[in-house]
Amino acid sequence: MNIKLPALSLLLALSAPAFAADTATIKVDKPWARESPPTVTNGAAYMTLVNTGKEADRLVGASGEVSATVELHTHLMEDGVMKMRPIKAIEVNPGEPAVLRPGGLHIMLIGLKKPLMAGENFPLRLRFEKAGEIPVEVKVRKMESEDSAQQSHHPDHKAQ
Ligand SMILES: [Cu+2]
Repeated sequence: MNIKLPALSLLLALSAPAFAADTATIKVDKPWARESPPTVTNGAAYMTLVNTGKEADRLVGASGEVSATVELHTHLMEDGVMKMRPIKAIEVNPGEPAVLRPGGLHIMLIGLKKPLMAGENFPLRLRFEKAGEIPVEVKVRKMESEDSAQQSHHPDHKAQ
């Protein structure tokens, strides 16, 4: 059976890397979370998602070991009260960075396995519809330093 040789070379071709890392079109800027008091079991992660490609993309999920559950959330006004709601996706369009911040879109960490301590990092995996999975290191910041941290010029680590 001389079909064996072509079949083998096809198999080798398929096992080659299916995608290259340099095609990544989503840049994750300054992922951070607020430190959590020991009595609080939920937290949230914030960051800016920048689409450097030409096509629209969406953040469709996130996961990590930091908490029992990780959800995408937004804040909505309901009967005059601000409430958090889980959402299925966060749109990330070219030229329109998606800003996740307190009081708005965020990645909800439900059931923290341990308190978030300022100065520590924890990993999260972001799942995009087109860009695929992107790992990030989330930096935990002090409660009161939110404003000054955003204005200061200290070098933040880059998420790759
Ligand atoms: Cu939330």
